[in-house]
Amino acid sequence: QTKTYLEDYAPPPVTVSHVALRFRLAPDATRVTARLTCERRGPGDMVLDGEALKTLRVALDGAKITPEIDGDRMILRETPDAFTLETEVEIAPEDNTELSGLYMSNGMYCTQCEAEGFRRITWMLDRPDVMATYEVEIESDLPVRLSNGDEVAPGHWRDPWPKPTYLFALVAGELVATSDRFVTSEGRDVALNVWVRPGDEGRTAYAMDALKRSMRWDEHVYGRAYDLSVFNIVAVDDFNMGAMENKGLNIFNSRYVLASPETATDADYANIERIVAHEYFHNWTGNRITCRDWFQLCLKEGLTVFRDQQFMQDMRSEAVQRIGDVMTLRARQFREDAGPLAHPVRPESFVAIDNFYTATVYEKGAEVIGMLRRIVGAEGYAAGCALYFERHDGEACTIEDWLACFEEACGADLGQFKLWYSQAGTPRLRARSEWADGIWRLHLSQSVPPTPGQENKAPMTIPLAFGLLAADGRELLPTRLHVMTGADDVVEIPRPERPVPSLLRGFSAPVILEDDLGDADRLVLLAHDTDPFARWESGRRLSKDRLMRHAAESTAFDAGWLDAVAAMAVSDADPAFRALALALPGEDDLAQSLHETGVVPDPDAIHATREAALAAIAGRLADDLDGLRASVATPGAYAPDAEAAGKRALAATLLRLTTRLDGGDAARAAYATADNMTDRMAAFTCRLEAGDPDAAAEFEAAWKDDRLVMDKWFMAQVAHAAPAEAVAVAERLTGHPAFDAKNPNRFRAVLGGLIAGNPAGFHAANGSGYRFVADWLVRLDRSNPQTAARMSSAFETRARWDADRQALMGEALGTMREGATSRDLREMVERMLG
Ligand code: DPP
Ligand code: ZN
Repeated sequence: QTKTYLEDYAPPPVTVSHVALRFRLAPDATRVTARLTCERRGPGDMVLDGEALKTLRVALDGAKITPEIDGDRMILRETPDAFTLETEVEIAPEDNTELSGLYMSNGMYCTQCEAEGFRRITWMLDRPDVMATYEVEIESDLPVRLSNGDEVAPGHWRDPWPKPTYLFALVAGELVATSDRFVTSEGRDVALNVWVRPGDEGRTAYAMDALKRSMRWDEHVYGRAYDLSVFNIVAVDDFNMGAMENKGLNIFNSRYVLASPETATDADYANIERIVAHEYFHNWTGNRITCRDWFQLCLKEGLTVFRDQQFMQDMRSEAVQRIGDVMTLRARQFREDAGPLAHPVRPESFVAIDNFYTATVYEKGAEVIGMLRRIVGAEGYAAGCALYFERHDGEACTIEDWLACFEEACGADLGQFKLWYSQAGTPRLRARSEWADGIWRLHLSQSVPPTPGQENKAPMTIPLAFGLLAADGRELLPTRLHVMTGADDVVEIPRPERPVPSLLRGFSAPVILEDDLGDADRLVLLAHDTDPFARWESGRRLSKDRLMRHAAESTAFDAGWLDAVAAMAVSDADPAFRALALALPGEDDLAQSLHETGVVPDPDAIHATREAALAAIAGRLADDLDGLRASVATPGAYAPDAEAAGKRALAATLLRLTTRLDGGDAARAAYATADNMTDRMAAFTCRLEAGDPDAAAEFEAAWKDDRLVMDKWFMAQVAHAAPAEAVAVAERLTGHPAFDAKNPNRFRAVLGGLIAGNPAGFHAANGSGYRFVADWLVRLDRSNPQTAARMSSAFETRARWDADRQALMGEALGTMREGATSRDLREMVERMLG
């Protein structure tokens, strides 16, 4: 397999400054005429990219030529210093099942060009460091024809802002818009449209509202205003990713646009808000300033995720948002960092760049920005960002360019900090605290475990936020930042009494903290810590210790822990916080932690442990459950705000506990009276867990015509099946008439429902889960390699398990190695086989 290396980067000898495109749309034979304005920048051949194109004509400065075409490359030798290159190609959008390039979804034409889809539309320098202005004409009978920039005539678009190919977009179809306006801080009057299929227009209001709030927020917080006369969002049913930030024409997976109280859950609403903001924020961090090459992907993604997290903290609860973001990071990125797919935030080589749209690039990339902000301070961060926007507007940049702005604006030396971009693996931070002779000392040591291709690591810059509490819960020392740079370190603070340390406040660095706090200290923090993250974390540590011991040695749950959990449940803390505090660590998290402490995890024992813990908590709280649930009821019309969502989250947690006591009676009643999808899904999944035989059919009868709701139905049945039945349920659902492997949402609902939603089912001892997933991924690989490759990371945890499971997972990987037809899936499998 051909690898691309960061160190081999070279700018193109010939660049393209303007692209004029004409599309004559037809499902089986779309004609694309391209006129590229080219300029020589240095010595060498011009090498254009093209994939699955039928080339009809090539002309240089108006004269027809027969170029050298070598597979996916067109090589032009000895071109003039300035010239136009005209090509005419034919493509077949209806046959495009990869959903990359120009394809069709329910009769509409749409595009996805990141990372390398543009070459499937026409010949071009398909690389992010070639930034050109675009002019696009779309010929078709379809009423709505959209592209990037401003519309100069019907179906005729001009984008004045130079952009790379991956931000190109085209949409054509029978669509309807919800429209609004926004006047920017610079006085620009912008038309806003959310385009959907007829019938979906009643579900666009929240996305539009989120868009306007995002635009305002970016002006206020980052000083960035929008720069075109129109901003379009289009919802598409068949989409490999969540959404795409094409200039002025964002294309979204419809599940991240469409919402109504009847069909979308609170989690859906929050995702819509976050992703609308994320894609909008890319207009400055990604589009106006883009990446020099794909190794710099985190330059736009890490930064933009950080920005969407900040936005969500401002829109909702800062504490709840931070805790949720850390949970996601641990569940997805820590797991990735611990296995064969571990790679640096800025990878150094790849076969298929599509395989690097990962939790490490996105979520760890965002943590790196957060650490930078903590180290240089809020004002330093603002100054560095301002310099970055001013200096690099219109350019394709690197991580070095980004960091240099902070070194200059803040006078910081970020040489060691930069290791966060190049060293893979989650650092371990050990902290031992000691109090003697009126001095509290914190002894710190750090290490980074070996990862593929990186055996030895240097110490990292670790910003450690901490505070001190008294045994009675008073705060003795408010949050202070200690920036650790060596392998070992000691912090000393004079204290007349022995304090309780609150460490890694706000999760100030993406590390695994191994501290020496006892239960008594954690209980003090759980009850009194002023830092909500640290408070939540101490409760989680108490729970995790119990669950790990129960799973490994069947140790009974102690009354002290159950009392602490019960006290949190009935406390006057924010309902959303209580819901998070009552959520037990997930099965995957427990398996990884057991593995790290040298215990071979048993997926069935872990599942049984969580069930036993739920039953024990339910028993302890039995007399309070109904009253508690009534106390967080949200009567009246559904509103998706954070406060109401927090109450519903707590109510759902309580209903799950009640289900352990009443066999599903309360859930059936709640299902019958639910007037929104959040409450309905909570009740539905409880009914599934209780083994209610009518639950699935009742739900299906009511929602069979709603594709997004039916995705939930597919997923929930697999995720909430008893582990011993999960594979059979998933298998049966792939035979359901509404199952369609070509639709990524539906495929992910069933397969993802097993892989992520039902770990004990996926890891069934007989290997049936592994075989089921491997066989399906091989099949999917033929039509949609990107999604197949992405889902294959199901097997990245192989080293964790017992010898039998490791062998069975190895067999499944072998099946995929033999069956893979794409370089995407093959690269993933090779990396996992090591
Ligand atoms: N759709 C992806 C994102 O916005 C790729 N840029 O992160
Ligand atoms: Zn992004």
